[in-house]
Amino acid sequence: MEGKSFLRRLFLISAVASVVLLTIITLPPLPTKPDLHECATNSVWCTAKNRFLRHPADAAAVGNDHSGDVPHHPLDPLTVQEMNRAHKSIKSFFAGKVYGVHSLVLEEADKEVVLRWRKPDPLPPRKASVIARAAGKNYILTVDLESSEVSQHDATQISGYPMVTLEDMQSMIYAPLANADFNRTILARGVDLADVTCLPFSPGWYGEAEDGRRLVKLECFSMKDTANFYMRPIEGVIVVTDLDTKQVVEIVDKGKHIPIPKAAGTDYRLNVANGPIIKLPNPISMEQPNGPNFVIEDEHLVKWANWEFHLKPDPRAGVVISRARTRDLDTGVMRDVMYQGFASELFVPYMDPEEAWYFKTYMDAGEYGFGLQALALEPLNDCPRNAKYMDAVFAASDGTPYVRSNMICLFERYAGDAAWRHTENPITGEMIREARPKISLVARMVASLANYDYIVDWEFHADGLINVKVSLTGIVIVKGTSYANMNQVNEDKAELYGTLLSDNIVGVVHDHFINFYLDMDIDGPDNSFLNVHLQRHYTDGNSPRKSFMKVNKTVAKTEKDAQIKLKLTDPSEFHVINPSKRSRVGNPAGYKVVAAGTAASLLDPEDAPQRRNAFTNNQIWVTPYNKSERWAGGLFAYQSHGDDTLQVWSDRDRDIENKDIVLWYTLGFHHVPCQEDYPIMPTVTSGFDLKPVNFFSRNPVLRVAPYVERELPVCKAAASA
Ligand SMILES: *[C@@H]1O[C@H](CO)[C@@H](O)[C@H](O)[C@H]1NC(C)=O
Ligand SMILES: *[C@@H]1O[C@H](CO)[C@@H](O)[C@H](O)[C@H]1NC(C)=O
Ligand SMILES: *[C@@H]1O[C@H](CO)[C@@H](O)[C@H](O)[C@H]1NC(C)=O
Ligand SMILES: [Cu+2]
Repeated sequence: MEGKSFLRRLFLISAVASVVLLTIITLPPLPTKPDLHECATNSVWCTAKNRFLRHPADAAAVGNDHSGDVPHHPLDPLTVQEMNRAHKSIKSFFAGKVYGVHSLVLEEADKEVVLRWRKPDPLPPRKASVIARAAGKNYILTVDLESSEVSQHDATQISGYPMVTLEDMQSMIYAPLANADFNRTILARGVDLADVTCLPFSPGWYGEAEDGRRLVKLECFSMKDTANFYMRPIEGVIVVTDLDTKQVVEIVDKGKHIPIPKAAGTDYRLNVANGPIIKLPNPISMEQPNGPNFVIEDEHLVKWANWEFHLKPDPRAGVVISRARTRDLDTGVMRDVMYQGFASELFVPYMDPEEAWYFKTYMDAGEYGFGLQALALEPLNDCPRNAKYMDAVFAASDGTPYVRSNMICLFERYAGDAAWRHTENPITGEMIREARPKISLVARMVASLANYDYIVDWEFHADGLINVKVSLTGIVIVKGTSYANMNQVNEDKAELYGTLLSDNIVGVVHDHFINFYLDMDIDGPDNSFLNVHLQRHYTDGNSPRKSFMKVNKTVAKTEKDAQIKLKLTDPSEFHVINPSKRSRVGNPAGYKVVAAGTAASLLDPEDAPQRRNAFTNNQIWVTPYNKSERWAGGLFAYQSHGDDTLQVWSDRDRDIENKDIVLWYTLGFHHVPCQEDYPIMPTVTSGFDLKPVNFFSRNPVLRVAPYVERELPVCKAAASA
């Protein structure tokens, strides 16, 4: 294949999220996929990642086309056959009109119905929930998969647009090139048009002048001599484009004096990056010679140790954990812990008010789809050798299904840590040494939102703890600058808005917030939210001590009592309890949310991006369960005004005492980039725990057996074999 068309091909593929570049460009085999070429009979669509994955030529890579899957559980995602059926109904509903499907997922049965269901009861009626656009309008539809009946719901009450589709984004790539001004702008920067790639970024929302059309802001980069084109921004050029008409609305051209940063040292690929490869002389791997200790029943029901939960991929949330239950130590009965948990929204505001940067305030779940952007995991390096993988079936923008293979992995982890231990000092007589291994089960996915990668782990521990972890890695989006060294910068005057990472590259300061929806059901739906406030108390003078710390428990009556800002100097524990489920000694059964290093938003509450992401105004919220309140930044996040957020719902101040309640927790990261984040960022991790409090009658892993040498495999080092 000659160079020109290869470049065009690169160009084409980069249209989809950059994600695709990371995976496809690094694979040399583009030329060895002739079918792709054939398929690309000028249909942009054919080369979309979606189609690429489901293309018959890739059957081996897909492994399972899932065409024969049937649902087994009320919460099982739509199968290929169900999506095809829904697709037919959607098509006839729009009766020849041009439409785009932005979401096609299971419409979950009512919670009471799901809770009542027991295998092998027949499944409740299967329905599809559809979000579509046609003739400039948002549609919310329900398709009854048995009768094929389509019902339409009011979609006019809230602002914004649904998630963009991959096809939306892909179609954008050609838009700027149809504009002679764009060509002139790029050429004026000394960049060859064959080397330019533009990625579509959501525009945020900054006032009613932006209403009435779906906009996207394209930012352009030079791909010359690197796969890490993010490090070569054509700074200051923003191409504002209409997503529906593909028309260029405006070209911003602000950075004429800023050079394109150099390519040298930016590549991260093993075969391209400079320097020696560092290899441990002795590789490390966890082995399970007798196989895993978990089972996945009926595709989605996971059973491990004392845990059982339903696990499924979701185009918007990534993964959804449902009906998490754990076995009671004393009775052996399964007890409810959480009805459903998932990442509800992400907010990533960049802290640079200049024209080419101010709008960068991304809502990665509601604008792009956290699950849609979660690509196949890389065995051995994304997940250990003992992992099992789960595929997703998602809908393309025409409503047809495709398979996203290996989207989720599940594995047991033993990291050499102790579940508990004690050594008794021999001065008391007998020598006692007791230690138990800490093992856990991890469900993982990785979403690659353009430059950034988010690794999300749901880790279940044998002692009843659930740890949710979010790790950030990937590429820090950078700003081009005329500075090549800090000695050129007058720090009092020059506004860098970040850190000079390399010559002509600034890593702009930003935040990452991830909001988790946690529908806790501790021993059933009716729960209360308990603030276990820790306060300083003073003694009455009858003790040598002057002060001590004391807990003061308050049950939240209404939603406003549970709008919580975390403070190190005014601490509390936050428990979700079942007030009518008391332990033998009288404590209510509960789980607490344990915040780890977290960050709060420093934006003004009236700043447009903050209003749209008002779920970051507090770190913890509690709302009464409401089937239609799932997405903390609103159902239609794209260009939303902030009229459908968790803040708006919570301000209704509804009763939450002894009710079916949902806990919302926002994990935050402030990110002041540093040189080590260049050219690709080492993983940074934070998370939170859901920890049993007075849920079990004693240490739940008390009777766990220790490891003994003879039960463990002995692997001889190759050298000594
Ligand atoms: C812009 O440049 C591209 C690539 O050379 C070319 O295909 C396109 O026709 C040009 N657009 C205009 C309007 O001249
Ligand atoms: C406990 O907290 C409640 C609510 O904040 C407050 O009204 C009460 O005075 C506190 N009790 C003590 C002993 O401090
Ligand atoms: C449920 O949520 C929707 C959307 O916020 C709202 O319109 C409705 O009033 C809520 N229902 C109740 C009972 O709060
Ligand atoms: Cu960051």
